[in-house]
Formats: sequence, C-alpha cells, structure tokens
Amino acid sequence: MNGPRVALESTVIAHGLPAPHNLETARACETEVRAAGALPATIGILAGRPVIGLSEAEVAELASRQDVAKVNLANLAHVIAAEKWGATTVAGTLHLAQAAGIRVFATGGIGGVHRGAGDSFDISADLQALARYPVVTVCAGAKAILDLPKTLEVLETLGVPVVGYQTSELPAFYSRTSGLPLDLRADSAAEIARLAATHWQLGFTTGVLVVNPVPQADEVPAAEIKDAIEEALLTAAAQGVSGKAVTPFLLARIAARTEGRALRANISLLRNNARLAGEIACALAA
Ligand code: PSU
Ligand code: MN
Repeated sequence: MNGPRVALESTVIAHGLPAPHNLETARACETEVRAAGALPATIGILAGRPVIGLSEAEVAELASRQDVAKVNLANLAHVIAAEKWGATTVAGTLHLAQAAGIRVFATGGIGGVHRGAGDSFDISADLQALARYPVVTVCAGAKAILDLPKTLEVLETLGVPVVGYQTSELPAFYSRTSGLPLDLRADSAAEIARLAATHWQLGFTTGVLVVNPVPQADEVPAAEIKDAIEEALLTAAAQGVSGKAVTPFLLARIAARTEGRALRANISLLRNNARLAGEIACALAA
C-alpha cells in the first residue's frame, strides 16, 4: 500500500517498557496508525540491516534479545557496520525515517536536557535530530525526569516549532500540565499539517514537534508523581548510573514506585500519539 506513513521507534519496545506490555503496545500503536488511515512503519536494525516497517515477528525478536543496542546518531553507523542488533531512539528513528521519505513520527516522550546538565552535559541527541530532519514528531512532551524549561529553551534555539495539540501548555509526559506556556497551539490535525507544510515551504529543514497531552483518564498528576521522580533521580545518582542507561533506569524505577500508574500512562500516551500522528500524516497527504 502507498499513502501516508507514520514511523514508530523501537527503543521504547526494547528498553522502555517491560514485557509483555512492550509487544502489546507496539502492536496497539500500529493499530492506532491504521485506524487513522495511515500505514505504520516500526523502525529497527536487525543484524546490521535497518528495517523500515518491522514485521510482528521481527518486533518480537527485538523485544526479547538481550544484545540490542540503543541507537542514536552517534552509534547508528557502528551498529550497521558491525552487523549488530539495534533499537532506534527518537534520534535514530528520525534519521532512518527521513531517509525513507517518511514525514511523520510518533513516540512517547522525547529525550531532552537532563537535570544537572550543567555538570553532566547530558543532553539527548533527540534534540539535535529534531533540528536536523524535516519530520513532524508527535510526543507527550519531554519526559518529566528532564529539565523541562531548559529543554524548551534548546528547542527554541534550534528553531524547532513546539506546537501544543489542544493545549497551550507543555505536557509533562505522565501529566497533562507542566506550568510552562507554549507560544504555538493547534486544535486539529489539519492545522498541524498546514503549519508543517508552511514551515518547509519557507525553506526550513528542521522538524516540527507536536506535544499531545496524555489522555485524562490515564494521567498521573504532576504532584502525585513528583516524589517518585525525585527518588529515582537520587537512586540513579547514588548508583552511578550514567549515559544511555539513565533514561531506561529512571522510567523503570518510576513505574515500580507508582504501582503501575506510570506504566499505564506511558502506554496510553504512546497509543494516543500514534493515532494523532496517523491523522497528521493523512492531512499532510491531502
Ligand atoms: N519515550 C518513552 N519511552 C522511552 C523513550 C521515549 O515513552 O523509552 C526513549 C526514546 O527512544 C528516546 C530515548 O529517544 O528514550 C531518549 O534516551 P536518551 O535520554 O538516552 O537520549
Ligand atoms: Mn543522554
């Protein structure tokens, strides 16, 4: 089938969600994209071969192997050249998606500026990739474990429009609100498509970031998750967790500390983003 396509990432499957939720959610996201009238393409690397549109069996293999690298911009070439297995992050997925001509991508929460980045310099390659590729990325905001004001500042510096979908505030992944106002808001997929088309007609080659709040029924309000986030950050620091391990460590710790509420929110927002991305892909094609 030709027609509007939506890229989906695989890090969330291999490193972000526990089994069996990872596989169920991967499948559910594809179903949401199809329900919106678009074709899903889950992206990953199988023994050095980048695949745009993994089969269900291939997704299952990525989910179950223990030797799957977390692939961003810095190690994409290595994983391919060394014929390794790789799950692509937002950054890695964006690179492969745009090379395949895909203009819309759905994820959970983007990486960003970590708290304490002034010392650690830990800033996700996702921000660099959002600035580099002309793709609409749909997310539920930056992960609440990050420094959200600094993440917004960097996106502004990089020239990436951040558009609230039916909100005027940056959502904070598990929660619908962060208290941080946004300049841009769109209330329909068609409006987002028009903005993205205009952005690219102006000659920009940067992406557009759509921030879509987690559905109300599944949100964990910021005040209720704050302690779990802070405890997870302290534990990560005490155990010396660093680099690529930080994000998966924090997400797992927070899920464990909230009796699954964080996990439920994570799954719900992933599906919700896949649906909106499908609608945007259709609107862009129209
Ligand atoms: N969103 C989720 N779960 C995840 C991630 C995002 O709901 O596991 C992944 C994405 O693949 C994102 C990555 O690109 O975490 C960011 O990792 P880092 O902070 O190491 O750049
Ligand atoms: Mn990092």
